[in-house]
Amino acid sequence: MRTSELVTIERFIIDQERLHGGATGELSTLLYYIALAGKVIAREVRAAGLLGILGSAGRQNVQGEEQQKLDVIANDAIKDAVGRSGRIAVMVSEEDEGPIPPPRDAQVGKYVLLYDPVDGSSNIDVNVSIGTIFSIHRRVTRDGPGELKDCLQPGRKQVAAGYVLYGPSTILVYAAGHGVQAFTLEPNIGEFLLSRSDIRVPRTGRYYSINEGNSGSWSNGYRKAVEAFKGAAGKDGVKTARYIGSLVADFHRNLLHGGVFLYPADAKSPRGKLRLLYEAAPLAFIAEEAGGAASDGKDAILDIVPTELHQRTPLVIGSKDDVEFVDRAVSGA
Ligand code: AFP
Repeated sequence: MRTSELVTIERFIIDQERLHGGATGELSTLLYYIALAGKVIAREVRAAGLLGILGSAGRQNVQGEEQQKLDVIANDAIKDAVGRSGRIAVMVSEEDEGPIPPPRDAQVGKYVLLYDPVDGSSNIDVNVSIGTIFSIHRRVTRDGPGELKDCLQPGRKQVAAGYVLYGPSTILVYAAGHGVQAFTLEPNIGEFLLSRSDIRVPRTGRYYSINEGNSGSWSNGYRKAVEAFKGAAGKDGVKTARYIGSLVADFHRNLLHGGVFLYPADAKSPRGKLRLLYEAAPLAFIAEEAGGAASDGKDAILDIVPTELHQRTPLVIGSKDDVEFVDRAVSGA
């Protein structure tokens, strides 16, 4: 392929902006900085297995700097790259309790970024795929650093959402209202190149993904839905179980091949385990944009009005027919 035929994420973003006149370019710059942070995190993830050998958290590297654990490194990479982009009014990270204003000497922008720097951190030590998830809203306050109410907006109001999956290759998937695109990092030239455009999730899929270790405390509805996926109701609709334990990786597989990921409320997590603002809502935005669906077992995730930054929610996400099937089972229909 000729170099001129390669579509880098930067080129794609600029072309999209030209197509949609009236854009100021601010969102494009923000996405660019998120992609940049994704590349920095990907580099750290590749060396993560060496952190224990070369110096774990609490030790110093050769420059005399503190060597940090991956989630701290990833959190700082995003805060630093995006916080100084001039496009941000406020940020929310899974790793920080409160809203994060831009640094004092940085320009304040009109967007709100909510993110999970490392999703699936228990998989880091065993070299299994992990990810970064992000959600972008437009601020609702007028000026100055953003406030809590800028952060507590329903998912339906997102202007863009995406994730970076650090697997055998590093893949950035995002949606900004014009379909879902995937870019794969070409490590030798350091560019994210367009690898799939306009991803559509099949209406029903072959996989179901749930932590069956928690089945003892599921409600009857979830139990019935999972039994049906295993074929209790006959051969039709029988699914195969796949559960990685990194939401991004489980979601990505089901996005491409179809299927449903479930994390219901249970005895350990009575409000569900996953976080609404920077896990469930951004993935729900992508799922809907790709023709899929996402619910909390009853209502669309994107319609939930958040009341807390780190609010949890049950999550059923993936192929539309499969999500609706689970919702019906949960409501007892
Ligand atoms: P960690 O980041 O603590 O590993 O949690 C990952 C996660 O939030 C999500 O990525 C997984 O889908 C889910 O939790 C797995 O949870 P269980 O280990 O309870 O199945």
